Amino acid sequence: LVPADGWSIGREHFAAHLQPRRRNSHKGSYGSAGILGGAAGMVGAALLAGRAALLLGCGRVFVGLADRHGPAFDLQQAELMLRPAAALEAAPLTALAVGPGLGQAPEVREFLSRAITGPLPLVLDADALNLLAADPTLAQALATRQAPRLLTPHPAEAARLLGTEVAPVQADRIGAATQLAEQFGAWVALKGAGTVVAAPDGRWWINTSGNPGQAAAGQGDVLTGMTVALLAQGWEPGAALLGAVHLHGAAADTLPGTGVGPIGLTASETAVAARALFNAW
Ligand code: NPW
Ligand code: AMP
Ligand code: MG
Repeated sequence: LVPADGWSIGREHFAAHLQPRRRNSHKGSYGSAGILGGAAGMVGAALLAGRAALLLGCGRVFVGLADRHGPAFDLQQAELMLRPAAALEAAPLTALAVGPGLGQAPEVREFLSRAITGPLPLVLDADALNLLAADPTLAQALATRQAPRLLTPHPAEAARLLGTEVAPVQADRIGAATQLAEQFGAWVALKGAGTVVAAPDGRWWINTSGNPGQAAAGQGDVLTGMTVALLAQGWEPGAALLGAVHLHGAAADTLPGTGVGPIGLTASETAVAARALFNAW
């Protein structure tokens, strides 16, 4: 997929936000991201998103788990602050992502509803999108909220939101992404090889970074964590989504050839590579 000049995502879309850290800054200077997800059996999705948010420099990251019997802390990433989903609302967040491994139980629908009516810049992914597709009241609330909303569907999630099948979405990916952006007044990333990013005003871009090593579990959860990390640090919604999508693919592109991928490239490794590339940008 080779986009015409001006359609591909590049550094110019987010360069204004790539500032060196101020010498006298502190963790509060770099935002506070929340991730709401992690139902039983999918706690890993929320942890992957939380870890990715830390690796992109977020000052503090809180993870609210839908699984009542979920872990109290992340053994591999003790910096993360884990709590029950209901307690996430008390955290001092600057941006919130809802969806990675969230499940679709009735109580999580209420968490999503409150996130949508709340004031925080919001990333919706995975099961948050599935809940939205099944609930016109939630969809209406999202379309009319004031604060920024970013949606990151894969083709099946986009098809559910549009009330169609995967094949027509894939046959007109730009049309599907721009329709969702208009419908929800949202920034949308329709994921998959050649991710399409669409703006609420009808503009769109195609991402040329990334490789089929990313066709693996958890890659989308990492993208969600990266996106909310940039939003939490104060990036404009479009810059955050364009930057995260581009960096996510570009990071994965540094790994094949080093013996890591495309076969067996893990989402965790993409997140670590994204930190390295982000520090070099
Ligand atoms: P098919 O049939 O394979 O060809 P679902 P999910 C399609 C969590 N996770 N192009 C695909 O097509 C997530 O966060 C937890 C075309 C299939 O039909 C969610 O909360 C993990 N088709 C939850 O699991 C790690 C594409 O989508 C359908 C496509 C369910 O999310 C994994 C599958 O999508 C996971 O992230 C493409 N590019 N991409 C954990 N470690 O805890 C996808 N499809 O049914 O929405 O299921 O994406 O696995
Ligand atoms: P998800 O399906 O939510 O786990 O998201 C998968 C992530 O991996 C998205 O960011 C996709 O764009 C990316 N991805 C999956 N397959 C490919 C591919 N063949 N080429 C480039 N990126 C891909
Ligand atoms: Mg996903």
